[in-house]
Amino acid sequence: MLSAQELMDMEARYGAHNYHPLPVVLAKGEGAFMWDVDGKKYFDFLSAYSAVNQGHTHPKIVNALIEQAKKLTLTSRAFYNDALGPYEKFITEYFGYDKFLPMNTGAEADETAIKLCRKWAYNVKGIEENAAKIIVCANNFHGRTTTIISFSTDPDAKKGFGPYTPGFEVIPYNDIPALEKALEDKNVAGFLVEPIQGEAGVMVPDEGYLKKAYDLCHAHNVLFIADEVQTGIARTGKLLACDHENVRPDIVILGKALSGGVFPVSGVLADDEIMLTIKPGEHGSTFGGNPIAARVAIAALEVVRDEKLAERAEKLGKIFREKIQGIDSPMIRLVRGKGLLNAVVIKPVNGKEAWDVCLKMAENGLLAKPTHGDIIRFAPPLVITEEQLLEAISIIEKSILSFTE
Ligand code: IF1
Repeated sequence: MLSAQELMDMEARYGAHNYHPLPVVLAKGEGAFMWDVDGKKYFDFLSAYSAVNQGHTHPKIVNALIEQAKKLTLTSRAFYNDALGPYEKFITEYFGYDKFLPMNTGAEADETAIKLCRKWAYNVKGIEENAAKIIVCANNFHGRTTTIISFSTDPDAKKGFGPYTPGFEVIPYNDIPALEKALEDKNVAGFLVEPIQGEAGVMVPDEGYLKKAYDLCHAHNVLFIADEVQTGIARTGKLLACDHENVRPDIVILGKALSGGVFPVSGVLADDEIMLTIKPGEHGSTFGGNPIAARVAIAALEVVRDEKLAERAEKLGKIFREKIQGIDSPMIRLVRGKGLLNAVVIKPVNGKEAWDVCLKMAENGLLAKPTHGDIIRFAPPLVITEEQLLEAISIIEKSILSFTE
């Protein structure tokens, strides 16, 4: 059995160095917990960036994968199979859209939404070919492909990967006048936005921002495209974060918890006017909508519904923010979030900052990771019980207070 150090050294020697993980080597996951190779137990407060909303190794989802894997794993879309139609029917009825286009990763789903938006611009709205523009927000995160990083404002995500894909305009997030001005351009086809900016540090926009943006887009015949890869699937206390404002996006982008973290599953939802602008042979993917993804996603969405994960996230999120705000420490600058997607902004004290807090919490049995230096995201699986949440909060409190005792 290899030690933690041997496993970390192996990754350093044989793997690309495109990450800087916390020095924790995990071997097992169940519910809200993970265990490292030495058997140490941790609360998981990252949930693989909101992919494990249903809890680690949820038996219903894992069994769906196992059963399908024993029958048929992949047909490609060159042929039909007995899983895709039932999946597409299930998911379109579940979210209330005409059609679904299945992909695998969140970035692929964002790319699909961009292509749909452009096709719709030329074939329906009547914008001149190759002139379509999509408005995006500063500090966005929509994935790592070359087109997506072309409209990133994060130098680390963008620098050295040029030349960049044209056709995008960046405006400030949570800024209605800026959107109003950008929409004056007749070539604008869509507005791509995260209902809450996850990677930027759980930036929650003003109440009403999404609805005003949606109404402005529709007043200008522009598609409102919601990237719910991270905020969707019950994470913020509603099935979709847009539901908090009763906004029905023209295109919904899903990923991550669409499979409960068991398998790469993503896709986009839209009505016929938009979805049918892509014709046979114009878009696709080898694994997109494969039988395993289909059965896993149905099971994952059934868990969200049957275990009332959105209601849990709403209730437990309020408890989390209230308790954390109550911690008496100069390190806690502010707490923000919705449902169980929250972040704490850490004020460095005695030279100790967010990374040190995360190392201390790991030592005390809780895993979380800083984003952008001073912000720690806290996003446990939505199956966490109230009792477990309170125990986790006491670990967070003990860890933070340890720097000012
Ligand atoms: C990494 C960040 C989070 C996303 C939204 C699309 C995607 C993501 C709103 C693309 C993916 C992941 C990527 C992952 C870490 C994580 C992340 F830190 F990178 F930015 F969550 F905030 N839209 N986010 O959050 O989905 O292609 O990855 O399946 O790159 O390490 P993907």
